[in-house]
Formats: sequence, structure tokens, C-alpha cells
Amino acid sequence: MNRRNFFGGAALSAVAAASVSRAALAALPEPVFMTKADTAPPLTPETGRPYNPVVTLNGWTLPWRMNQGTKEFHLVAEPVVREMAPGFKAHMWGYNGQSPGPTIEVVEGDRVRIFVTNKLPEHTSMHWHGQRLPNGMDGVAGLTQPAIPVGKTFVYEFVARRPGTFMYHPHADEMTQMAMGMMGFWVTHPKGKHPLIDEVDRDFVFLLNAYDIDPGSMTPKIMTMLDFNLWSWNSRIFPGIDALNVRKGDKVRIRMGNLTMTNHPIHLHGHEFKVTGGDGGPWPMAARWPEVTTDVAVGQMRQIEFLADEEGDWALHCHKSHHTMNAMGHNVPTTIAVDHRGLVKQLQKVMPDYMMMGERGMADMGEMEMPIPDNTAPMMTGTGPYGSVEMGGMFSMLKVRKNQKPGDYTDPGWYKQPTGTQAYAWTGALPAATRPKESGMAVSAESARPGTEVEIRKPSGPMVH
Ligand SMILES: [Cu+2]
Repeated sequence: MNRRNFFGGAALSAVAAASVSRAALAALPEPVFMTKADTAPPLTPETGRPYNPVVTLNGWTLPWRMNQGTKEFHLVAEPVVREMAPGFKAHMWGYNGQSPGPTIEVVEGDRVRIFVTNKLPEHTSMHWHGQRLPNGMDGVAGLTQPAIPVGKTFVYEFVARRPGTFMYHPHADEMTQMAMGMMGFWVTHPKGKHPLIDEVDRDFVFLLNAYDIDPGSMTPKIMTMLDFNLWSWNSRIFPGIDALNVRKGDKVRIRMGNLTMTNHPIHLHGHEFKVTGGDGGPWPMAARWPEVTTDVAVGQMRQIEFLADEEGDWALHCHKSHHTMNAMGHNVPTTIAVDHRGLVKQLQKVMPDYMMMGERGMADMGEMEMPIPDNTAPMMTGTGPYGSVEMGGMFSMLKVRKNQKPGDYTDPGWYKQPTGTQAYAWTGALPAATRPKESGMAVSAESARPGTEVEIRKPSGPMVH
């Protein structure tokens, strides 16, 4: 963590879009900035009520200052450079050096004061998604407050009344500012024991977000509504997303918030979980049942809990298959089973760089060393112990190990399957295939009837053959 002077930081002033007067900041807590996209260790509270801190995937928790019983935080809205995956950086807007901004952790009943300094080139505001608070602290520019002008600092102050999982984001030029990466996580821990909030050994948080960045460029396209090409967790894409590393037998909670413009069915391998809460707080016990996938709709938060009792490297990912891919051309025709022998050579006479994609499916793309523009993440990538994982985007792993120490979040490496517990290649003799002869349900290629006709009926107009 890099504590640097708010005025003296050369890197900060280089990106600063506006200057903030020294006098105006005299009473503010010194803002803390993060320069790396790594998963920071949990921030154990040194002051205030105790709680079990969360771990922000590829993120960090914002330190605070106690000021006469009030927890004071300082968020600085500013342009940032976010590394979305190794070798791929994006020009975003965020808070305190990163997108998303740091996680804010408080305890039920805490009085909280948050200073928000605007170093963007346009006005902004801050909305505290899901919180019970006075109307004038809700942060909707134009409705509950004037927008925070460029170079100014506004103060938000309220009591964190309800324990739960929350988010923060601007409510001013929202389309631009959220498409540029302005958002953050907020957790209000329960004060003492709560009948519906269990204590857990590991508590992970991340936001689901999406960007549209043309290959070879660095700035998200803010006009995109649906056709995003980068589906991320905390503005990171696989293989840039850290694994969730736990000890066998740990009770694990994962909290997710969705600030994209589509839903994400999040799927965990090898375990069943229960959804224990959402935006409105913890769910009653009767509303919890075993699941392996849960949909996180737009603007929603979900928290899932499970016992990590199976060792291994278990995939955790969005089940929309296009969301586990990185930037690609969506207009590529499907060429599976198209025999185009000879065609590529012909085409290369006029287009020397021409390449036919996906003759056998798209798996070749995961292994091919294709030339891609600088600063671009490969479409499907991430190498496991057995080759390409052929994934990108919203994909990571739950790594469960016997030997992971309590409180240790470091990556234990790849799981070594015990002998006899892994799928293997059959090397014995193959039996003669048995296929139904008369039914016509299944016809082997060798016995396919010659001259089979395909009839295509269009919704209107004549039948075509
Ligand atoms: Cu998704």
C-alpha cells in the first residue's frame, strides 16, 4: 500500500484533472492510494468495533481515521490506469488509484463520514447503493444534492444502520462514469451476533463489471449498451483474476454485486452453496436452499455460503459462455464442418494475412499464437497444468487445500489429483459400436442414406429445397 502525500504525489498530479486548494483539504483525512491490482490481505481493524474483515478479489479495503467516534474515509474520484490482466492495461476512471475503488468496511451502528474529492474532468456524485440514510445523503445529483463540481470535495455522513452487502457508485452522468469503472464495494458487519448472519472463515467480495475496449486501444467505449467485449470481476479478466484460496473445512462466503447491464449466473464447481442474502439484507432461513448456480441480476447483490470440504481446483465462473471470453469479433461466421481446403490459399493471394477461424470449433484459438495488437488480452487463455483452460473474462478458481493455513490467502499452485481420481485416456480395445438399425433415430456416417434431402420452410413464401 502506498501512502503518499495528497499534494506532493507526482503521479497523482500528473493525472489530476483539477487542483484542490490546500486550505480546503486541511481538515481532510489523508487519502490512501493503491498502485497495484493484487488482492490485498484483509485489513484487520485497529480502532472501532471488532469484526472479521473481508478480502476483496484483486482489490483492497480503504483504511479510515477515527475522529471523535466517527469513522472518516477519503475517496478521490480520478482517472486511473487499471491493469485488467498481465500485459493489458486500460484507461479508466476510479477511486484512489484503482477501478473499482477500495472496499469500505464498517460495523452496524457506526457513524461514518466520507469525503469525496472530485479530480475527474467533469462533475460527479456518490450514491450509497442499498443503505438506509437521510435522503440528502443518497447522492443523486440534481435530485438530492447538486453534483460535486470539478476540483471540489463533498462530505457524506450517516449511521450505517443495517448490516449487509452494499455498493457505491456515482449518480451523475452515470452511463459514462460507470462504463469507465467508477464503483466500489461496501460491507457493514453486524454488531455482535446476528441470528441470520453466520461467522465464516473466509469472506470474499467482488463486483461484476463489463467494458468495451477495442483490441489495441485502452479507453472503454462509453456508448455501448449490450455488446461489451470484456466481462470482468473487479475490472480484471481471467487469467488476471486471483483464485479464491481456502483451507479444507473452511466456511466460505462470497459476496457479489452486479453493475453491468445484463445478468450473470454464477456457477461453482464441486460444492453446493446457499444464497444467504441480497440487497435487502440476510435472507430468512426458509428462503435458503442448495444451489450450484445463482443468477445475479443487474443492480443486485448476492452472497453465497458453503463448506469448502472437497479438495481441488474448482472452477468458479459466469455460466454465460460469452462472458468467459475476452475481446473477440462477434461477427465471425460459424465455420464448423465447413470444408474450405484450398480456399485459404486462394484468399491469401488477395489478402496475405487471411486466416480461416474455427474449422473444428474454436479450441484452436486457445492454443494458437495469433498475432494480436499490443495491449490486448487473448480471447481464450489461461494455462492450467494440463494445457489451455480456454477461458477468459468472468472465470476464476476456488482452490481448496488441506494444508492452507488459517488466514493464508496465497495461491497454493495447481492441485495434484490423487492417483486413480482423474479422468484418463482409454487404451484398451474398442468394442464394435451397436446402433439401432431400423428406427432411423441414429444413423452412422457410413450407412447414411445417399441423396438425403433437406427441406427448409421459411415463415412465409414458397418451400425451398
Ligand atoms: Cu455473465
